[in-house]
Amino acid sequence: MKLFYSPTSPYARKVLVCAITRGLESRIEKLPTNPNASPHELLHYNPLSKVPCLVTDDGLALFDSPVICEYLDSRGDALPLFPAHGPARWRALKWQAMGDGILDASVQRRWEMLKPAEEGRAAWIARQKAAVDRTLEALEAEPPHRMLDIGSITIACALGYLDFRFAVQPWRPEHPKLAAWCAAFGENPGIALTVPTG
Ligand SMILES: N[C@@H](CCC(=O)N[C@@H](CS)C(=O)NCC(=O)O)C(=O)O
Repeated sequence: MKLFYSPTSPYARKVLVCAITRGLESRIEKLPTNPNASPHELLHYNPLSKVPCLVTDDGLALFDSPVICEYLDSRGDALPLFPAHGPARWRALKWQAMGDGILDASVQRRWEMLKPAEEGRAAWIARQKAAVDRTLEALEAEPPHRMLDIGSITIACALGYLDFRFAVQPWRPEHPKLAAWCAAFGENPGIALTVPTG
């Protein structure tokens, strides 16, 4: 398998955590890619020019991260990260949506904050921040469980992205229960080995 990824992409981190957790990492060739430069190799497989993008051994190109993570879950023999049915499945998928939602709002907010200030943009940035703040509040009221599944993995990657890109606005002081969960969950090898740096 080949993975177009960027070392700083939190969505690519989700995929790597799933690959490590399922013992598949050594079967994946990692191709560092800048999606914003729209390189031909990436566009050939993903017309959306986004990472992560996984190319299977059969040559099938898969995106986005929920799809790739579910594909990895169908490979190998490790415990599943996508519970098959029942409340466990819906809880995991809901947490995945919350984590992806924090990421979508935060990644976009970061890009907007890098541009020159403009009327209208401030309100949009504030709206994204409010969405993240409310979701953090909901997670503080009911932190994820300690089990590894796609939901808890995505929340951990989302919190890791806030640490990485928004360190000047620390989330921990106002969310002590979530902070404790994050510290304990961060001991999982897949999470510990993929902390973004640089
Ligand atoms: N929903 C997608 C989001 C992927 C995404 O936005 N990746 C960013 C890198 S963090 C990207 O490729 N951005 C390039 C672009 O949007 O043109 C996923 O879960 O994989």
